Amino acid sequence: MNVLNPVANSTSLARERYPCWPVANHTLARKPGFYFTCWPFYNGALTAAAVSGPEREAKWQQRWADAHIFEAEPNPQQEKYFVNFPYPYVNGYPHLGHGFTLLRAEMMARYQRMRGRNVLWPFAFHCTGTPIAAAAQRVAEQEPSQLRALEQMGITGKLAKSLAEPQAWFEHFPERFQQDLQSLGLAVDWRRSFITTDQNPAYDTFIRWQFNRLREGNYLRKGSFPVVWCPERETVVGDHDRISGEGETPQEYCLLKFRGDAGTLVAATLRPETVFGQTNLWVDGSGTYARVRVDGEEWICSEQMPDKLQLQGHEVEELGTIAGSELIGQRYAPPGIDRELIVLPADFCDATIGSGIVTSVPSDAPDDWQGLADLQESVELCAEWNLDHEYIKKIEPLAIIDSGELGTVPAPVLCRQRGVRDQHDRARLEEAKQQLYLHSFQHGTMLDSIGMNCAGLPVDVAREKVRATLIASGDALRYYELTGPARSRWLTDCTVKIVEDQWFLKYDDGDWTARTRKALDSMELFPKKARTQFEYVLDWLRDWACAREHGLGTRLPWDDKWVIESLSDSTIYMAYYTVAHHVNSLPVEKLSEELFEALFGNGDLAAVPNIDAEQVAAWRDEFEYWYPYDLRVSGKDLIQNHLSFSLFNHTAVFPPAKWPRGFAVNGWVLVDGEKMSKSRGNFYTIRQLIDRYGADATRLTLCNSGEGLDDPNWEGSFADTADASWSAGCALSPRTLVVDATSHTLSMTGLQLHYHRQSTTQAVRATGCDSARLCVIFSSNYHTTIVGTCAAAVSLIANCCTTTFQPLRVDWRRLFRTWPRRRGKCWTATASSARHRTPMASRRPINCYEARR
Ligand code: A2H
Repeated sequence: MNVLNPVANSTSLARERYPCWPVANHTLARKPGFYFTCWPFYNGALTAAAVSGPEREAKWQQRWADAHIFEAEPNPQQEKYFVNFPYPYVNGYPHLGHGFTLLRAEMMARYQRMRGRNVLWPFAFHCTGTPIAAAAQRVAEQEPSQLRALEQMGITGKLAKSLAEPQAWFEHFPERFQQDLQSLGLAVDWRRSFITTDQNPAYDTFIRWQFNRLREGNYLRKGSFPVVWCPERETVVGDHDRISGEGETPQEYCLLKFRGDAGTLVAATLRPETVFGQTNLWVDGSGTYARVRVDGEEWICSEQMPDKLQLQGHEVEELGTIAGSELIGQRYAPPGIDRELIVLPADFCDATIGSGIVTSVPSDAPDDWQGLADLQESVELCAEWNLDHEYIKKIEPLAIIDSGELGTVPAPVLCRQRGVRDQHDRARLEEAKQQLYLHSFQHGTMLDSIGMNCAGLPVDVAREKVRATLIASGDALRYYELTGPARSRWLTDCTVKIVEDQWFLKYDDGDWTARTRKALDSMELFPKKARTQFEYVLDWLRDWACAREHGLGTRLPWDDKWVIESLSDSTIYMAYYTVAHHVNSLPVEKLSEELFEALFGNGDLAAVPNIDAEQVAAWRDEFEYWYPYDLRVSGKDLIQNHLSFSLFNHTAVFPPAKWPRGFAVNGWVLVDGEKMSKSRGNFYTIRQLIDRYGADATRLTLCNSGEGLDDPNWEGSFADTADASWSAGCALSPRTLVVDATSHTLSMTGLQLHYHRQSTTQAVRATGCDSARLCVIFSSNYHTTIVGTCAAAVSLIANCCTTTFQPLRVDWRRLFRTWPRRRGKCWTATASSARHRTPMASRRPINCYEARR
């Protein structure tokens, strides 16, 4: 598409989409009733120059920068609004995924500015942890996929080589991020930007201050804990240290011991309360198992398990191997019950889970029931494994739990209901497993015949009781596996390790959680339904391993072996924005924890070394003015960690008056209905989008992508049309901006904005001073006509703020006089408005404003 004259290219496309689209045909346009109110401008102004996006955008962005219009200063007379976005890792250029969430913050910033608020919208860059460290290391090692990733960003040659050092990433990417986002027209106060880690001594001191505060408040503890681990680099792998498997955590299993002549078989279970219903054991008859001495006992387990046991603190000595087929038919004494169990073959035993051996409870486990049914139905199968078919046929599920409507032997019932064919019918079995697992947990009660004092207990209570009893008697132990596969940024499969002297933030602490719940209760959430997710996460969060032995960041002030990890040095830094432009450039001798205690805590202003108390007081006032933040806008993936951590840490460090006021969360952007990925070839950087569509069409399309928690969708065809529509909008007049004058509610990507008539003038004024432009108040239908949806209408309004209208004082009378044809009878031109043609003269007089600066 020719960006210099997009209208000419896309008018027909736009007309197909929006029937009221103006046609660049002057004869038609002059027919009464068939033109937009502002059509005359369009007539005259449709020239390549008038619609040339890139130059115009660049020109006005430069004007904004020259006029410092987005540089927010406190003004006690004016209500403030502070919106922010989680600082991104700068291990690449900003892309469409960033763009969608960013634009929501941007829209809110501009909308609040229109409402007359003093808006702070800052931006920074996250360098902590492994994203940059691992990428630099991979460049140094010439790892092909990392080099390819750089190449795809257009980074080759000398620059690519230099990126073997993390320092080079700090220098290159934040600058490019800023350039790209400035080109997108963000209304950000860039003076406040910074990078994290000890590369920025001011931020480093701030984080050290924060962690000392946390330690004094008893929010940290040291202990042993199961963590996600990269065996290759021997380090803890946080959520953001992974290339896949974010959110996967160590899950506790109960490892049961079955004693027999050949040694001890071990089997991992999530449901120790079902030991009363065990009927047999399952092994993979065609697999090979390891014989190992574990803490002095001879065990038989999968070949993968010994390494995992070692990482979990066991002493392990490998003794040899044994074929699965050899185990079949043997008998073992199980924990919890007093009868021997036979070992049988099954194909669903997975060597990567637990020990690769499964205890069988056919009453309550669909896999176990189906495995048994398969053997019972096949004389040949039994013969193949040398098993007595008659004996196998006599094995029956044992009723142990009352599962309500599913009865006391639910697994066979569910397998039959779902039409499971055999143990290879994985999809149906997985569904049955999930359904039963949840149902039993919620509704199951142990039958009266059950021992270990569990009769009549709910399943979840019995589970803990049986687990504790078996562990105490030495018949079982705790064992951990990940909830799902996770790959570290060093491209290694993660596993679980029990770390001995790890530092934790005590998110499991009841009092701290209760205070954080209070903070959540007082917040506004967009969309509202995200609240249940937050509530769930706050309750469910466990203590968080907050330091690493590797990676970039700030060292724990009292133990410099540890580097604070990236989800822990990013929790209250929004406060830092309020003074960042003052403290970023302070010489090291002026940086002290006392400074941050005075700025954000209860510190004595006069006790700050090397800085005047008056100066500190002035900065403190700025913090007091801006904080707390009003809205943080983020992808929904950060609910489970970053956003919740932020809330916890605010309640630990700040008084209630400084707790966050709002979170907005959104889905992950799709591209024309598909997941965005480099391998699909639909991965776009912001720069590519701006080059192709221009900033305004990109913004318009991002805003039109969707709302709420559902995944938004970037529509390429909309972007093409938006390009034309916006350019047409510009073409109306280089002096004209369209904003709605009627009172209505606009829904902007999930944020309900009430845009009232009485605030319109104010909005215009704000917009005017914002972008140094004139606004013409117009009908909403105009927007709807052009862009089709309400969300886009708002985006158009906000877009207007970014574009290209010249600052000027307009004589409205003259303007109306030059309004052609039926003076005072210009109409809006949508289907609905055609019915109520509103003479323009009957509307309120319209004001225009000049830029304040
Ligand atoms: B459960 P996860 Cl009554 N291969 O134990 C395949 N399955 C394995 C396994 C392996 N190597 N190791 C363990 N398992 C099974 C009891 C049980 C289980 C009942 C009901 C449901 C249930 C008796 N079998 O699990 O999510 C074990 O079977 C349903 C979730 O794949 C273990 O718990 O890690 C469960 O899978 C672990 O499932």
